[in-house]
Amino acid sequence: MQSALQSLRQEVSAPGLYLDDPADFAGFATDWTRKFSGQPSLVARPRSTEEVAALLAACQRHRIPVVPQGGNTGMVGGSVPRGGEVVISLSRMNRIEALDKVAGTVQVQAGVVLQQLNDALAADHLFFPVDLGGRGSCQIGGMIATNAGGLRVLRYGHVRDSLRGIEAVLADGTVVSNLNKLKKNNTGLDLKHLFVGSEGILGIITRAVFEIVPKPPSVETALLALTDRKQLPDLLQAARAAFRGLSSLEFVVRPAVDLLREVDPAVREPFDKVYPLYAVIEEETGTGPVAREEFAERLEALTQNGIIADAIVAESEAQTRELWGYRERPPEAITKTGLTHKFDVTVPQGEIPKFLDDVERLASRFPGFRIFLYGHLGDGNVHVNVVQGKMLAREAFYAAEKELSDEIYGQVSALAGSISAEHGIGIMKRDYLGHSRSAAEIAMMRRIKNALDPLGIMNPGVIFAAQK
Ligand code: FAD
Ligand code: 2HG
Ligand code: ZN
Repeated sequence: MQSALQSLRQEVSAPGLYLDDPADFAGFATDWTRKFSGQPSLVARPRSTEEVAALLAACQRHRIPVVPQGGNTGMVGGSVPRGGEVVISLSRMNRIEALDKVAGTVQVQAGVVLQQLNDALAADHLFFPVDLGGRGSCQIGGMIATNAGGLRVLRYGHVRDSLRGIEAVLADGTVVSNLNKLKKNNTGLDLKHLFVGSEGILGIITRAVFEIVPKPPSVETALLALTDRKQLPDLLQAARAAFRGLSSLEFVVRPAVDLLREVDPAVREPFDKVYPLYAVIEEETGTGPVAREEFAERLEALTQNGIIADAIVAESEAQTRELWGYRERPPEAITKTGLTHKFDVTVPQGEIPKFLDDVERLASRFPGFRIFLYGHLGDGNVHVNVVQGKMLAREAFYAAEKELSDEIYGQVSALAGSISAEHGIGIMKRDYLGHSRSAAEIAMMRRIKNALDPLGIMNPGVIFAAQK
């Protein structure tokens, strides 16, 4: 391997392309969850598509396995090495290249960070509507490779739904470029969709064109208190009917709020009473006090119908951020608390209350673990976090993974749900792919992988086990 790496460095070189000191590898070796880590044999940080192409062609020639890495915020172990692979980080390919205000599109390099994109678009009162808590670090390429969802899927869909064009480099260095801006373009197989959700196993995404939208004139936000989780399906149905500009509907079960307050004592008790469950609702509205009053009236109707017990309407930007914090900040608080078994699943929305009961009952069988539940109510997407308590040893934490996974994915399958709503398969869920995809589908995925990456150098072991 050392001689192959030497050949790679001789054949492909540019100033600053490689990190030379393994002491600088730390940020590329461990992912955001801290659960997955592995030492890279080398870290390369190309600046252009041509450099990516040269790197991959040389890696294929010398049979060097590669892990593409974006912001390293992925949650299923696909963004860090497992066995000394070369990490190709897109972080230096971070240019916003072209804004077409008439077409309503933006072309970016894959290493552009989500927040960077939206900050730039804000000057023109435009925005890219896929939004998620990792916005300060996650990159466009990583978001495409995981088909990220997030907080506004119920109005704007996943990354896939905004994607117009793509450029990617295949394992042999071939650049496949279709930076299409057109809304209508039915000209044979739509190859960009192959890369959406491909998690780095087919090639490296280097550029993309997205549809962008005008920023709504105003957005109203409220935190809702519920007394019974059985009300969640009613809340969803009523919110869809009454809030015509509904752009987010999220839930969080009380222990996650307790954890926030434990980790950060500055977090306030939101209501004058403790409730077992909260929701965040966001609606795009017209501007002015009347719009806010009407929003509050719609919330009042939910109270009258007995669906919610109380509500706080945000009256400033700072309060909006504070209310969103009850839903957005638990993932970070959890990472600070301990190692976590994360389950990102979809169940039919009507089944959410029973599913929450069932996973809590399951977790209670595992002493020393804590369970935190929150998610995207509008999409039936539940995030189950089973977290290592202070007294639980690392080995005992990892030992529980199989039983928890078997049980939870078994429950999800029984409900005809999905074992991965939005984070992908990575290495974490590959043994369970068959719970959500048929044998014929998995075989077809493998055929596509073999056709585009015959030597298996691209992110080996991700989505399915590497073939010997
Ligand atoms: P990475 O983590 O670096 O990589 C993810 C995968 O994509 C890996 O398999 C990697 O090999 C591959 N990859 C990365 N870049 C490329 C490329 N250019 N070409 C080919 N393959 C590539 N996700 C949601 O869907 N919804 C959420 O609400 C959400 N909230 C989050 C909140 C927080 C606080 C955090 C930390 C993460 C959250 N995520 C969420 C996880 C989500 O998967 C990522 O944030 C994002 O989609 C991954 O982007 P990244 O650039 O960090 O990719
Ligand atoms: C979210 O929706 C993210 O907050 C993270 O997808 C999910 O922490 C998690 O399990
Ligand atoms: Zn999520």
